[in-house]
Amino acid sequence: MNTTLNVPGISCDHCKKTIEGAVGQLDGIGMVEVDIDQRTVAIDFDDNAVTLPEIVATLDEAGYEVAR
Ligand SMILES: [Cu+2]
Repeated sequence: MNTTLNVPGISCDHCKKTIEGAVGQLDGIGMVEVDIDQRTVAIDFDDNAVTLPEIVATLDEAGYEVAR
């Protein structure tokens, strides 16, 4: 499954590294890529191994709120 989340708090390369590191550590993540200009996080994941709410919670814990 694949999704793109809007995360308005993304501002720099540090954010990119933090988010890609945090989400990348979850089970079932195939790809995670932050676009700093668009302030988006593109994620490819196995929804048998990890759920979207778990990904959103991980972003939240890292200090990045997902816009609804
Ligand atoms: Cu930053």
